[in-house]
Amino acid sequence: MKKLFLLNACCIAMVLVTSTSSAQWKYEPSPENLKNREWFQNAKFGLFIHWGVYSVLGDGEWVMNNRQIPVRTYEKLPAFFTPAAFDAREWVQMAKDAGMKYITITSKHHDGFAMWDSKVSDYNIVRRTPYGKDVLKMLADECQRQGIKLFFYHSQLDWHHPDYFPRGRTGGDFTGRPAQGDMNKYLDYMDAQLTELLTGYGDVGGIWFDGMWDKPDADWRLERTYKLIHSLQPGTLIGSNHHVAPYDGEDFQMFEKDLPGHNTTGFSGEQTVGTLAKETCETINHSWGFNLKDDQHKTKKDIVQYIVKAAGYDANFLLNVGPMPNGKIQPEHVALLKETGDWMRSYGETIYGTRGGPLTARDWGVTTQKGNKVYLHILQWFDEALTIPSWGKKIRSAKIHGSNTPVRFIENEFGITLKIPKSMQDPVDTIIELEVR
Ligand code: H79
Repeated sequence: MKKLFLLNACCIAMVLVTSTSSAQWKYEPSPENLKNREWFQNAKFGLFIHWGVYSVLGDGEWVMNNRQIPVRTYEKLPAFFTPAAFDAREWVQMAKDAGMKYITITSKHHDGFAMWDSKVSDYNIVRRTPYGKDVLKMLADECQRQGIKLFFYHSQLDWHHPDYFPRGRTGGDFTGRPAQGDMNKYLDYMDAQLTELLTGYGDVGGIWFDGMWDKPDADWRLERTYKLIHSLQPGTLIGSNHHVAPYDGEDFQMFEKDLPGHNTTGFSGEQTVGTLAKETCETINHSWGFNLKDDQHKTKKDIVQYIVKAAGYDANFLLNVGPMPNGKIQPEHVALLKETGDWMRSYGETIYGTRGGPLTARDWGVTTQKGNKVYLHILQWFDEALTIPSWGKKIRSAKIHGSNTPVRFIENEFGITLKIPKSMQDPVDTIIELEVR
């Protein structure tokens, strides 16, 4: 009897220990995850792709919500999606030639449409479009072939699924869904779709979540979903565009249309800059999904300076394109990526594998560092002489990166002053390579 009592007490204690430890779950990233974080921080530049049936309307990925298109009407769209000119090899080659090390593509955006052969819902590219092919699979295979990593953007917000309930700030009554639903069922569905993506598409570099901001107070079951992902692929990096400080279980922190610590968009008011690997994403024009009327393209200088600034802030730069409904990327964007690649081939050494600093960003530009090299990236010129503070290391030499042209400098109690004549200044990025000791 006494023995039985002891055994019972023991069981109860075990249950208590288990439940408390799960309440205080502390995520321990696996060794391969830590390795991938390091890889990610070295990679610095990726291609973001927003592609879905919305591209047919040429008015961005928010068209369903912006034009208040009911689910029943929006469901007519997939029938027009026939990307006959889609060529995975071409996209991956383009990304590589641009100097990009990974691709992040929309598996499912807010419209709820799956761009892969999902078995848990027929609202997908294979079942509902005349094209009928699994573009994510084609892209995953090609990425593997060409040695570039693939991440999936996955929207937690869903304007199509009836169980995404109660509704959030977007995708309201206009969708025509019944005023009831079970959010837990929706999350089961989302977990099932994520399981498909993490089991049928090779190594998944990362899952890039978006949409929690639609229902900030909902129980998103993050712990369960994040544990599921890491149990299927421990190395997969999880990030979420929730616009607040990272939650436990996440592996990188992202900043939408802003450098870490900035808030020009108004999205990042509650963001703090943490210690995880960082990434900033931005559009190549003003749209994520294909937008026929958007001709506000960035210039090569804009893109290069964004990459450089992101690196100076110790963040990656994820540059977006929105392919057209025929499966091609707009020629002006292809051309811009090619020009960016030319720059990366010449100056990438000062970006890839570096970390931000030693100085924080300045009006004139940023600094990156690797080993005993510090690179001053001067993005904006004021004078021919530039004084920067010392950071406790002795400067052995200074030269224009990629040349043998020395840069004259003096180091004294006021800091380090460098003299760069106008003839040596590059309007895109003048890179001064310092060798330090
Ligand atoms: O996928 C791209 C966009 O479709 C998605 N994220 C990028 C990467 C995105 N679009 N907008 N947002 C994320 C944040 C949107 C916030 C707003 Fe709102 C929606 C501002 C106004 C409507 C949140 C919801 C704040 C008010 C309502």
